[in-house]
Order: sequence, then structure tokens, then C-alpha cells
Amino acid sequence: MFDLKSKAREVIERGYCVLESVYDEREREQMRSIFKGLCDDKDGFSSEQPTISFHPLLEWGPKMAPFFAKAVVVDAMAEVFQDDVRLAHSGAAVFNNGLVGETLTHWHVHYAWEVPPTGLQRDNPERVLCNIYVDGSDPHIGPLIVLPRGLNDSVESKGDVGEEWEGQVEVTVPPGSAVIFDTAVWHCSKRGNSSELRHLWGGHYQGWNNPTPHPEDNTAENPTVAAYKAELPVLRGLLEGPA
Ligand SMILES: O=C(O)CCC(=O)C(=O)O
Ligand SMILES: [Fe+2]
Repeated sequence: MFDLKSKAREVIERGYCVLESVYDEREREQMRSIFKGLCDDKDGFSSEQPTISFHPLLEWGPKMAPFFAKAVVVDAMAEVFQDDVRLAHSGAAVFNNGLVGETLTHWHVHYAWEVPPTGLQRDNPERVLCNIYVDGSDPHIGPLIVLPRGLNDSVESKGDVGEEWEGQVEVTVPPGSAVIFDTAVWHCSKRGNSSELRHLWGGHYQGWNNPTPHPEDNTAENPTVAAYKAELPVLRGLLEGPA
């Protein structure tokens, strides 16, 4: 379905790649229904609470665990790392476009390691984000915006947090797509011009051979996740390592 080697090359050459529509409409409806319950548990949306987030997702919403076990997505990241893939952080946010301000997230990166004085000298990203855009990413639902980068380009900020940056790309993806990006990629997001909910969930991933801790690492240890791990080898691999 996808040429995973060329997807991995895109991550190396421009910082990110897209796996289009890896979750079908039935799966997307299941996700929306799980998030409906999770948002109600947090008292729902209001002008005081236009965005509801879940960190760690696998503690707040362990029923989302099976969706992490999507082989093609995990295989793409294995190609990026040239290693088996470890899930190091899970999270989610649901944005209510009818209530949020213009900016969903300001420009930021998730790179948290020291950069050598001579600059980055990596063969592969140490860690990526893989976000699932349940409703897509576009002007209607609210776009993810990235600043493309080469693997070892400088991680320095290229502008002010609230501004448009030269070279920025509004990432347009259909519902159910995965966006995989290096933690060194600067990104932000904007409100959509609809009043729909924008469901976003995902994780941070590292290769199993790279045990370096990161400040955003979080846990996924509860009986529901344990039961899914017993059933789903892909999930077990992500959380416990290769068999
Ligand atoms: O809202 C978005 O698309 C960006 C979310 C984000 O910054 C993240 O997942 O780290
Ligand atoms: Fe981010």
C-alpha cells in the first residue's frame, strides 16, 4: 500500500511524512465514540474548556490501545529508526472548533536533548511523533503546520511563536491519516473554519536500542492495556520490546 522506504526518506529529508487514511470510517467512528465518553468524563466542552486533552492517553483512555497496534504505521517508524519501535508517550486532544481561539498550538518542538557544539550528526531521528488526525488536517477541521527540515538542520527557532514562518507548510491530510515527524520539527496548529470537533491522538516513539529518557515519557500500565497486550503482538512489541 505504501512504499515505506520512501516514507522514511521523507522523514530524513523534510522532517515528516504522511500515511494517508490508514484508519477506515468504522475505526474513526469507534475512536470518536471513545473520545465522546472521555470528554464527558472531563465535564465536556465549554468556553472555559474549549480543548480537552488526555496525557497519558493509555491511562485516561486504555480502550484506545488497540488502535496503536496498526502494523503499517509501526513498520514505517521501524524504517525511520532502522530499529524495533517503542511507544514512549501516549496523548490525545479534542479541540472544539466552535469554542477555541484562532491558535490551537503555538510554534514548538519536542526535541529535548543536547545539541553538540558542531551541530546534530544523526543517521536517524532518535524519536518521532506519530499523530493520528481522525478528522483529517485541513483549513476546515484545523491544519497542522510544520516547518520542513533536513535531518541535521539546526533546531533553533526560525521566528516568533505567534507568527507565520517563511517556508511553513499547512499539512493537508484526509481523515484517519498518520503524520510521522521528527521531534526536531517545529510545528503549530490553527483553528478550523468549521464548528466541528478535531480529534487528535498519538504517541512519541523511539527505537528499542535507544533507551535515552525524554521529559515527555509517560506510562501505559493498567489491566485494560495488559489485556490488549496479551491479544495484540504489535501492541506488546511497542510496550515490551521485540519477542
Ligand atoms: O494540533 C496539532 O495538530 C499539533 C499537535 C502537537 O503539537 C503535538 O501533537 O505535539
Ligand atoms: Fe507538538
